[in-house]
Amino acid sequence: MTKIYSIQTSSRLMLAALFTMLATIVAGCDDSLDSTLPSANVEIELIFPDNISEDISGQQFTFRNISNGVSTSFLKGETINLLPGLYDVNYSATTHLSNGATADLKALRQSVIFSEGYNKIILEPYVNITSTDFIISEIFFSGTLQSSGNQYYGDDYVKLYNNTDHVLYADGITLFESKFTTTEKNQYTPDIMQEAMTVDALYTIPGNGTEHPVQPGEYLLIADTGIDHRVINPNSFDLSGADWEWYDVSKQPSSLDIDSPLVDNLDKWYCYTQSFWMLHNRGFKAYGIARISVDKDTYLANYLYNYEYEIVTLAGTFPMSQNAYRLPNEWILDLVTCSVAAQYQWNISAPALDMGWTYCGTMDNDKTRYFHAVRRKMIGLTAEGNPILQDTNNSTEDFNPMVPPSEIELQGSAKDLSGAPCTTLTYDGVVPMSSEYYEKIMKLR
Ligand SMILES: [Ca+2]
Ligand SMILES: [Ca+2]
Repeated sequence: MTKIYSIQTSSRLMLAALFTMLATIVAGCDDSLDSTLPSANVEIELIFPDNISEDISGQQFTFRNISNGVSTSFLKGETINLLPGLYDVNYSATTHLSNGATADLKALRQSVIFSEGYNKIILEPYVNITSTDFIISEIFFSGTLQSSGNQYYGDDYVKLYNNTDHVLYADGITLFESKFTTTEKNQYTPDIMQEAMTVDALYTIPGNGTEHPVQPGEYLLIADTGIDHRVINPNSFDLSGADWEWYDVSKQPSSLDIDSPLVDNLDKWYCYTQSFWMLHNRGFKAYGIARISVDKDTYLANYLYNYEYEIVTLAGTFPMSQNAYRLPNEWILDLVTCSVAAQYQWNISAPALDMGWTYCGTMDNDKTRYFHAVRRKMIGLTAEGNPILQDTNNSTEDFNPMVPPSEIELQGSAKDLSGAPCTTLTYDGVVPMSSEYYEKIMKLR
């Protein structure tokens, strides 16, 4: 056995084959390593971020042997002995943030080789708010360009993700848009921001509560228009496989929406526009998801917000009086604020919902924003190989700004005006995707 092992170390592929053999031999034995087999002893040093309390509980390390897929877990303090080999290492724990919120600590090292004898690795845990419901993983608001250079409309989308360890039901999730923009600050009176968002679009996933189960690690694709856009714009991509689309019955004959027969429609509760809704394609608004605790009629009857503000111009000061719907903060599951650096003035929610903002482009009408999305950062993989996405309610920290959209990557469609195909494949616009995971998600589509 030892002899074979020493021959194989020159080739990782051969090594993988050997560990499969070893695993076969070990299978059927109890959990403790056979003392006649080579053993890797692992010491782990943890380097924690600054903003967490000393109170860290439930610290656990999981080692997934890449060759045979077997995962082994150890609590902090336990002696870690493994079969030598190639491993993904996950760390998880629970702590409290300085504001008292409970947060998960996660860390990951991928493809670490542990050799026979002593090994030491360093892990740097990240803080993640404990997810109990869906989060937004991506917003593609900018759209694509036609070969003429003109903006193409209709291929904008939002992706939701089950970042938890349990099945979630998408029934009743409302996608909403802020009414206010991050680029125009006014003194809206009364100021309700600490208790509610002011919104101008609300579209809800239909269902009785258990019709649309979503497994841990699965995405939901919510499209503006669920058609194959390549038919109209070869620089675009196919959204006919979307889970849902938002469809509007337009009151303007010159601006009609398309109701794709292939994609179910969200239940429209309200939208400000008389034609059709699309995401703010210059990226000045915030988008969120909520579970509204009352029915549609009750909501529309009781949640209007009347407010006043003043517009100050060179020609004078003009008092304004308007109304919009308000969405209580306690119903909001996730919020992603967008802006551009040259125009940014303020955040349009309570800081508890989002302390930062993300972007595509840096100024108003920035042409470089097309073909780009904002995508939530991946901070590790679960034992099942699914991405763990970062959520600290700070979009500056939690999102990769201005990166290739996941649909453009997965479909290899145009990455820019020239029509050149996108050749990157990432979990989050930055971290390269493993071929194993690519095959897994393509099977689900
Ligand atoms: Ca639409
Ligand atoms: Ca439809």
